Amino acid sequence: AMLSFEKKYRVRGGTLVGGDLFDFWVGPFYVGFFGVSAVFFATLGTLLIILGAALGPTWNIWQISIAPPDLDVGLGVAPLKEGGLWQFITICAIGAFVSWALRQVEIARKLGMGLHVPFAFAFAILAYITLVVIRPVLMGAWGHGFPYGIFSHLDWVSNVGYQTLHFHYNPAHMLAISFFFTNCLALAMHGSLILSVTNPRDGEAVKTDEHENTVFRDIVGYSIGALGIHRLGVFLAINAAFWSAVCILLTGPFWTRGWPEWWMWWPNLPIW
Ligand code: BCL
Ligand code: UQ1
Repeated sequence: AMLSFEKKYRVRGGTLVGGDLFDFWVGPFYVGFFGVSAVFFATLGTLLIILGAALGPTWNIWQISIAPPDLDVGLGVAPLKEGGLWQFITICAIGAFVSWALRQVEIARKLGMGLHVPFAFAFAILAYITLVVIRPVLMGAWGHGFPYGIFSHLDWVSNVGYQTLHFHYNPAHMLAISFFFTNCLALAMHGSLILSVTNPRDGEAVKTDEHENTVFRDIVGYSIGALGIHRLGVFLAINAAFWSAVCILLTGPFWTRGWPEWWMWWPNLPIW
């Protein structure tokens, strides 16, 4: 069933392509051209993963893995069983993620809202594309992409990490992690604050924005405000994804030695 307000917002227009062609809903879902393309790419990609699993040596969910082509294929096209599936699946994944972002744009336009949701999501897509396209292209081989498998991608992360001796010394990785952790702190504070003001003692009214400001002024001497905490949240989240993309983009294309060595600029400062 449709919620009372939903009907009111089922307005025409706002589409980026196709005019009215796909401007309708299926149940609660807006369709649109990019809904169709997202479902197309996601379905095809998933079927190709299942095909890869069927060709492979195992149905063990943890061990299924679809590897990129060998390094000597370079930036060429590989036969299906030798990395071609990975290439095809990568295209489907990017097609699905970008379709999803553009569908978010169409829905935001339809509702006359800001484009903050697709803007933020774009950074997650950017991180993915950095891993499987931009960095492999800069390094000259699709084989530098990560394999699509649960344990196999963890092995890839570990191997790539240890190739630079100690990935924790990667300054952009440090920043990315700090943003992820701070984001977690901010959401823990915000989530707990909202739950605390909406769950007063029995018989008491729900608390107000003044309570929200006061509790944090009493605790830490500062309140960022109801709008501010959401600005902080998107800022932290976007930066987490952005610096993740930067940390892996640097590793290989722009820094090939151990990451601890990068810090030699510090003892080498002429001021000591
Ligand atoms: Mg490290 C990367 C944290 C130790 C080597 N590491 C990362 C970053 C993150 C991180 C900053 C991964 C997040 C990311 O890219 O998001 N590392 C981290 C932490 C520690 C750590 C916290 C820790 O020790 C406490 N790392 C180490 C050790 C090294 C190491 C020291 C190994 C020995 N680390 C590496 C390497 C890499 C990282 C190598 C990376 O490549 C990776 C990185 O930065 O990658 C960019 C970005 C988000 C995405 C890529 C997701 C994109 C999602 C897409 C767009 C949408 C998916 C939709 C989905 C399929 C659909 C779901 C449908 C459902 C129904 C909902
Ligand atoms: C905050 O100050 C605030 O404004 C009242 C919120 O809005 C509802 C919050 O959720 C949080 C977590 C804070 C406190 C945040 C900082 C950075 C002091």
